[in-house]
Amino acid sequence: MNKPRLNSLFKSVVKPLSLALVVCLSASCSNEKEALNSPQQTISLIAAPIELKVGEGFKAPVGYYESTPRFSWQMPQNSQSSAQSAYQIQVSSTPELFSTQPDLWDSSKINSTNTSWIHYQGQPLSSRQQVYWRVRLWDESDKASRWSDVQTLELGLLKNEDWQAKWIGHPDTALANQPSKDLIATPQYFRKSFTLSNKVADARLYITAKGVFKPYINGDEVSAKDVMTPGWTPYSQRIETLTYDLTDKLNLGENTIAASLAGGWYSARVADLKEPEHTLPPRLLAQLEITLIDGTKQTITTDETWKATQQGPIRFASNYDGERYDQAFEMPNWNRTKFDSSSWQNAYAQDIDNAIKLRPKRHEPIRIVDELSPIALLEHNENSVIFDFGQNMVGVPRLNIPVVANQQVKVEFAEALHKGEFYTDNYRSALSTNFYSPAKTEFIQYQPTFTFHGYRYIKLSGFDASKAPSKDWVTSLVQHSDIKLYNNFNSSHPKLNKLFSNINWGLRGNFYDIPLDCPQRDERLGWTGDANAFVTPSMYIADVYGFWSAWLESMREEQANDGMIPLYVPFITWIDWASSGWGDAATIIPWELYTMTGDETILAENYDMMKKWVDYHTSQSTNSISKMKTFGDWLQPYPKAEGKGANRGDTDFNLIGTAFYARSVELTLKAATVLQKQADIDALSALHARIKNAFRTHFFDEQLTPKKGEATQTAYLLALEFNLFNAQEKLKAQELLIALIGQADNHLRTGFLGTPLLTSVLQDAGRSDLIYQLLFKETYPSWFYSINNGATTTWERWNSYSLEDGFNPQGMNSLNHYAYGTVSRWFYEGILGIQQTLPGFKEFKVSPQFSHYLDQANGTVHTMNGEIEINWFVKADEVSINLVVPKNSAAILDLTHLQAVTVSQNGIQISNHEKLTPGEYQINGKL
Ligand code: RAM
Repeated sequence: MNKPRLNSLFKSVVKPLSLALVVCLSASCSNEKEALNSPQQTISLIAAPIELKVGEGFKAPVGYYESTPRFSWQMPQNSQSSAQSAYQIQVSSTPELFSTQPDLWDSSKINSTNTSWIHYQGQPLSSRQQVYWRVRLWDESDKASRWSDVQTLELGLLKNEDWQAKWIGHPDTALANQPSKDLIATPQYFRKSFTLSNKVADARLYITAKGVFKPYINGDEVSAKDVMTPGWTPYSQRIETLTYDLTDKLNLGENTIAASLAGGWYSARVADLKEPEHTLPPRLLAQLEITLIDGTKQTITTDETWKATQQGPIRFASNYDGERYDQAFEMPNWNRTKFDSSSWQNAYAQDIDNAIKLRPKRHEPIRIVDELSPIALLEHNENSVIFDFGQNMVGVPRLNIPVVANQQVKVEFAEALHKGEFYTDNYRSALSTNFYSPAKTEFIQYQPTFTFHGYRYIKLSGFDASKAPSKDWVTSLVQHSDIKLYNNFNSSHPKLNKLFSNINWGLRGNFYDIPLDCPQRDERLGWTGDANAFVTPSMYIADVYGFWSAWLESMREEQANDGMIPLYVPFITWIDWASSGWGDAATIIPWELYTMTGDETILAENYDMMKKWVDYHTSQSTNSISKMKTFGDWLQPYPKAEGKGANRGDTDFNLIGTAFYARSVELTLKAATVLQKQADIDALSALHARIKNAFRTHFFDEQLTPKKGEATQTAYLLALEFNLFNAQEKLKAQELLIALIGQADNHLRTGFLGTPLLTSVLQDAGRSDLIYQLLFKETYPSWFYSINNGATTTWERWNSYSLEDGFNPQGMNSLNHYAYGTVSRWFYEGILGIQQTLPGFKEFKVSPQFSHYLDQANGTVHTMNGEIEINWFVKADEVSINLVVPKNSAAILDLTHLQAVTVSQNGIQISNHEKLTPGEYQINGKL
């Protein structure tokens, strides 16, 4: 979604708008009126709500997707009040109406402590509608606040009927012409000129593609930062559309809109080398809606009057393989008005149909968010030079290099070097190479448009060897979904901080419109099992609620009629069975998002999918024992099995399947309880009891030894975390698990399924000391082992690489996989000790787990009510903690592991400190 400019909205929407009124839009002024009416009341008004957001956290979006938005706000932390007891929201089609009666919705005073996810209850908003909203609240002693600042919201095109535009493509790519694969992979260029008879009051561009596009207006990029739009959804069902405010970019007289277009995920090859199913040619769809200052409306839509060519400089583009650019094909000013397009053809145009839903993009697009300069130049010889960026990352390079006419420049990428060798085997069939063919001898500037690479090193060859390479020849442009990283954990231990950094980079590299397993090889898919491992940590680390909610919509669309959830979303024909522990994303992700945010909408939206997945589990079970296929405890270290089966670990597959069956039923039951689905609650409880019983008797003997398969750490972790033993058995199982860890010299022996459960199970067993040992292990398999071997991201395998032996030769070996970043959840829930006890952290427990490994740790947890802040220090046996409890929240101190605890606020000691109200606290105690 476009980040809007409030001023421009005001300018364009409120016509004519007097200066006095603009001034009066501020919170203080809108309360001024009340002040005049009732001076006494105004004096006692408390601070206005802040952080006004809609949906999953959008501030004043343009091109928004929900016709009944959810509203959220916060009480400022410096407010004199502690909690909200009531609120009032007003929504209006003009800001003036706030001084009389807002026309769209006035909630009136609602007694509620909820500050988030409040559903709009006026008439559903329509496409293009621009609205204004504000909120005020009453505190715990019923004192009213000032009104908030007025916030805006503008909708995108919500339904296909809003589009008059047609899908266009180059005529040679019309299906009737049977376009070859080469033609499909050759980017297309489009342009259209038009005249405006007056100045522009307001202009919006609605645009999308089957493929990926780059739009221009009068020669300028519509957005220099947005890349690979519209991103990846199940294209045969739904394509997201982008909205851009072009009000300030159009001229009286002639204008030109233009775009380039490539295959992206739509027509390029996706997944392994087999014949791609995506052989449909890319198409562009654009609708520019203009209102002139005299009120005239003019709409420019893609149709057969647009001009098209495939003779542009980007000769080839592919996500996996890279881009080929030929300077001889450059078309100076091709996207400006003064250009002769007579050699171009008229576009081929196709009506849109309703089979593919066109919907506003519901999360931030992929953007260029950062730039990295090389930290070193390596291995320079006459033919090539290697640039080291010091960080495994995802994006594209911007080259500023000397070239020689007709001497091709080659740009290659690698995640790592081993003893100087530029290693690309782990990209498998992905060529990930850019070629630039210069027509002249000069310095060129080039950055690829329609591809992306996962890399730390760039090898450049074919440049002008008469010039000495310099670091400023190449800059790396970091790209990912434009989410906000909180950068919210730090400690006294550098290697732990490095791990946190690696996990952040793992997130950055793989949150590429969808959650990718890896960003570099011929795969880059939305694997569901990986997402299960990382959804919650990612919610602690970054503002990713919108990102995950959007992906869940794709998951709902990809669910089969019988409830089956594919292994990766969006689905493409490659591996077409379902796996336990992977498809359970259908229940795990909605539930985790709900507990992290407190937003019931996420459960309501996904509840049917959850239930259908449970039904699918049932269809794959006999007498409550699952027979579903599984990838098992994927990439478990030291597997007993050999060959290909080794990847799946040693934990019995049916045990895994049945455990996840129980888990999915349990989470669906919890969702049913929140949503008050009484009939389902009864049925799901009964089903859960049956599975639990079957699990216990089928897989474990009296001594709790697994009857089938190995006694693995993961077998016990699953049973314990998913509550499948009774209280007595639980203690015994904890002992057995701890013994197994001991036999491994306090190392983990877990893969993708077991690892996410380790910390929670061990903390529950009172063994945080053991978690610290696992976490601080330096030897294989461990997190620090990867750091000791040079990791700057998290790896796919515990032993992907070693400085001594080089790369793990196994074919599947990415150095940028986020799954094992799962451990960062414990940074917040264990090290900092913040655990929610009510959804969305409205109430939370504070129980930091201290250890001799750390003298200090600090961080924040971003909640719907504001930031929980904690900073603790240990000196000898003295512990001191600074804690901030956000407004409208409560903290339960659980410091039973400390003695002589004192709690003070503003220097004054408090006697009753089990439950803390909002504020800043200083806590002291002894270990
Ligand atoms: C590989 C990837 C992915 C994993 C699947 C089972 O393709 O490692 O992360 O989920 O296998």
